[in-house]
Amino acid sequence: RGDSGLSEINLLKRQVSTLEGQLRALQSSFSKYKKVIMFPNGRIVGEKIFMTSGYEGNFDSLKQRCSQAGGQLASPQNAAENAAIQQIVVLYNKLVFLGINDIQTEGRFKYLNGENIVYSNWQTGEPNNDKGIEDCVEVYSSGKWNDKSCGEKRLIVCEF
Ligand code: 293
Ligand code: CA
Repeated sequence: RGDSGLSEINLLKRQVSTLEGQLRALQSSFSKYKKVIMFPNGRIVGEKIFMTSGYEGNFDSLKQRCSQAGGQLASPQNAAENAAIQQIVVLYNKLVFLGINDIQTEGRFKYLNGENIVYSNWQTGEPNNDKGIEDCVEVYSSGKWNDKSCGEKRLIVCEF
């Protein structure tokens, strides 16, 4: 090696330091854009983003819209995710449908991918399959869940 090796190292050091500055600027800019894009209809929980467009429709329609957007109907896996969805319910004063149902087997609630749910937050006395026609899950402003007919119209919340 020798002189040419050293100057090559110095060149690389300058390039790394330039990139570090650019990365910091990008991170700061991204942090601001996240706040803008999440206001007021989005919530971030860990890696997951919950977002409503304000659209209301039946379960199939909500499911299709989230999927079309490259996401899926909100499917909370823990209390923090459920709380984020609850905040959107309160903000809009409209109940939402989750990406959870027992259409396949009555009483066995599953995510849209067919897996059994790992978290639930049922209201006392629910799910009751009232009148034998309740296969979908709505979220009350309390954050508690109720099984409800999939044909009812509810607010959309997708997760990405
Ligand atoms: C019944 C009894 C009510 C309950 C309701 C919901 C409907 O009317 O207490 O709130 O069913 O479960 O989804
Ligand atoms: Ca019910």
